[in-house]
Amino acid sequence: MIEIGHLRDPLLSDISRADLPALEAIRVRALGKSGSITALLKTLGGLSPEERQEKAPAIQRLRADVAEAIEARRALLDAAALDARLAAEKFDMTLPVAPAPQGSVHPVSQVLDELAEIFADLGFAVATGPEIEDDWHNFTALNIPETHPARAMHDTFYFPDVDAEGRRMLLRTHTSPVQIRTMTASPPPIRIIAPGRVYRSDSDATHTPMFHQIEGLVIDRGIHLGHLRWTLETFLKAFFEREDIVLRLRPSYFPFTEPSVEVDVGFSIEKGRRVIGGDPEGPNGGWMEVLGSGMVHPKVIAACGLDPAEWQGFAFGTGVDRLAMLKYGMDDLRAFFDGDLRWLRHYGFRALDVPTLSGGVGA
Ligand code: 2NL
Repeated sequence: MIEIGHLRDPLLSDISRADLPALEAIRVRALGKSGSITALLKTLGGLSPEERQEKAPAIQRLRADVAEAIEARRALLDAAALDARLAAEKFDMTLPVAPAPQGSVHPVSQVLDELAEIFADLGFAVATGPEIEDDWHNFTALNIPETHPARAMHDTFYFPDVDAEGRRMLLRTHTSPVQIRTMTASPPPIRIIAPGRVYRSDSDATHTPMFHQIEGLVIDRGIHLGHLRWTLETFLKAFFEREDIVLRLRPSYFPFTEPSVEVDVGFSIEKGRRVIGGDPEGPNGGWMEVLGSGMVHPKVIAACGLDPAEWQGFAFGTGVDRLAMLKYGMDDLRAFFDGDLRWLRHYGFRALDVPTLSGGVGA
């Protein structure tokens, strides 16, 4: 009994001050195979039944009390350790997922997505077609006959041989053949944009042999220049994300439109930089040509098997790469197709920055 009294208080006192490793040492020292309380329990075997009856409960209680004190202390230390860890650790759920995203969306892809989004909102479908074309779809149907200077103007890449049908194939010089194919394949009304790669034998700081064009076509009854003007103004305001965009329409010439209209947009200087929008008549402001357009030539409508007395339309075209340069501030077109990773990291877009009208097309 004396031994029990000697064991209990120091053990409980040690337990109350122990850290986790010390607690485990105390447990082994008291309750382990050769522990002091285990040894005390073993002495019961050598006692008479009466003595055992008298002493056993006190030893059992000591064992239970010490085990309980150890568990209580352990739970307290575990909880304190968790609290300390929670206080020290910071976890920012707004960080991007690991590993860090690799690669970026090319500005041309981003602008093509923006254009599709803007024109989809105006009711235009996206039409695509072959990059290898025949003479008829690329030139003849567009009122550009064999001898027309526009064919030379276009610096066409021709394939060297004629195909089985005797056709001389070429790389399309514009996406107009896509619109010709749409007009011959499906009845009006037609509202499409035709974005894609086009090819011209031309190469300097502002021209690459392959570049991206977008054309638009509307065919319906009673279409006039007012529809053209409103559509282009609405498009340019959405694309450059400003309301103060001013348009200037100038008479021009394309074989496939009559009348033909060149569209200039006003620019101004803001924070030392030239920007689209603002007052073109202000200091260092001016006009920049951004689109070619016009009413679809009756001969083009007729070439597609439609009656020009019933169906009219407007069309427009512009360079996607140039639109990207104007909006995002690049100055050398050639860098677009170099695949330079530093350029792509600088001008590229994050994959999740999908253009939407509600979120801002170029945000
Ligand atoms: C430019 C502007 C333009 C068209 C493209 C077109 C297409 C059909 C019928 C009539 Cl199917 N027109 N496209 C019209 C006007 C301008 O492109 O600056 N091109 C070099």
